[in-house]
Amino acid sequence: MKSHLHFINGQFVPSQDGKTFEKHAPVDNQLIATVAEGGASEIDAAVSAARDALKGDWGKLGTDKRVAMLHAVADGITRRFDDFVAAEAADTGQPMHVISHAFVPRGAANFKIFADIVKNVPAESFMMDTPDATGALNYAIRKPKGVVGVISPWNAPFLLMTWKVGPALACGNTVVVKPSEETPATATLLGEVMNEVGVPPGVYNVVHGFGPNAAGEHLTRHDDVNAITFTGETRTGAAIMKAAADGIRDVSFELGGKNAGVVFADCDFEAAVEGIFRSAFMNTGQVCLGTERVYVERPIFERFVAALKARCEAVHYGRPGDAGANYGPLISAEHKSKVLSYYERAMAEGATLVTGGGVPAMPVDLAAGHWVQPTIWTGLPESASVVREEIFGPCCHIRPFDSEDEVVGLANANRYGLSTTIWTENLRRAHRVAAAIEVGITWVNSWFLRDLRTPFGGSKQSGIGREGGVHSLEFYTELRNICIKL
Ligand code: NAD
Ligand code: 6OD
Repeated sequence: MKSHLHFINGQFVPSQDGKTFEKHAPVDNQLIATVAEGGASEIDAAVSAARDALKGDWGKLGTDKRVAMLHAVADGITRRFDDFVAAEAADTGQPMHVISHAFVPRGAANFKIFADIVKNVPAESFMMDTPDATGALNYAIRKPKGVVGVISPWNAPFLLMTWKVGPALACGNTVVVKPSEETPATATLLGEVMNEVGVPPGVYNVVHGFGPNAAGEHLTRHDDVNAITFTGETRTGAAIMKAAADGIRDVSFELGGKNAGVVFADCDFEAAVEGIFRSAFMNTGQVCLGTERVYVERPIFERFVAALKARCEAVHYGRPGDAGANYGPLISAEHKSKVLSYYERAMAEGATLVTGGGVPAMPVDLAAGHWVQPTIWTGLPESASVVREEIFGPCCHIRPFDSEDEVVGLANANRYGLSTTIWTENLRRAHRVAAAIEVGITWVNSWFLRDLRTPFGGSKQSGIGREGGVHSLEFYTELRNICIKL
């Protein structure tokens, strides 16, 4: 059994009061780790180490050496690729191919790409006229914000945590990470890599623990934290925003979604079925960008529903390493009961169940795991809670539509605005509909495909701010203007 300690000032340490909590495997609910449970004193120690590192070796490193060090971190992740995959698989129970193709490689990329961006981004400057005709030079310099609090969720833990830590460090900040209590392993393992490649103590700190009235909230309320970057539920974002208001600290939020998939009759049918299947059911539906509302143009509606049903009924449940396993459990018993409560609610609201709707029969060794069936409904009004609220499970509601205007209206009639996936072979329509849907990112004939140099974030209640490429620099640095009279 593993024991995950905090990583503070370059050292693995238990909580001062010795408190721990248990981590159980999603696949079979077996105890797999004890985790140090941090509170105010661990957050204080981590923030103080992070502050000292800013004033010490890290702060004095210079861009070239910092960039080289972050490349070494990326290489260190790649060197220990199998350890990261195994740790993420144990914590999440998701299929190996999802973790090893999508999630862990992104962890390494998150360090490399932002290091390169920071090295290459030019500074802004303007020559201005002055009354005495000598002129003045105005130029902006970028300074790190300082100590950045990183609070991350459990659904793609390593990808989402490094997506914040990579740019924060590239910009010269130091970080205190509070990973999700459900997925402590990869954040801890990254501490080993930081030490292996010589990142100075205090630059990367991890405090494990819970959110409200616990490590997470202490981090958001800490006076010496300069900025907070958070990925998670919208209502948690609201709580963090209130906490950050006290110190007038900057926030960047990537929050929930209730994303629409739009399938036009002229789509490449097989590709659209596969694309919507992936977007609704990959990672057992636990992807913020996932599709829980599907709108299909009426001429292909029945055929599309039948094809997606067949695809769902062909999934192979299993442990991450099992041969052929391509569908994992939900993260926890708590999340399973939330998802199942929506399955019940859908039926109470009058849905037609196309497939799923419950718990699959599992072999005895997996019976205690958090398994639920991939589920499709039709026939609900847009006012149904299952169509309006984020479930974050392997399920979607499918509704027919008759016109472009109608489907744009349907897609936009939601408080969230994170992503859309549109399936059509009509290029003009693709551009038109993509521009009309109120979301941070729209995919056309694809899903979850993105150049990391592009902006990422949510519209409406799906987030505040944009990260990615140079946009991350807006959050992780402070611009200062210098005006020199010539
Ligand atoms: P969550 O909001 O419950 O928890 C996220 C993190 O916040 C955890 O580390 C948790 O301990 C911490 N936390 C909880 N309450 C806190 C508080 N009051 N103060 C400080 N920290 C607190 O989210 P989750 O259940 O871990 O993740 C699922 C949610 O995340 C979904 O809503 C999903 O859409 C969203 N998400 C969004 C994106 C995006 O890019 N927009 C990406 C992934 C997940
Ligand atoms: O690709 C990303 O950078 C990103 N933040 C993905 C979010 C996935 C949500 O589950």
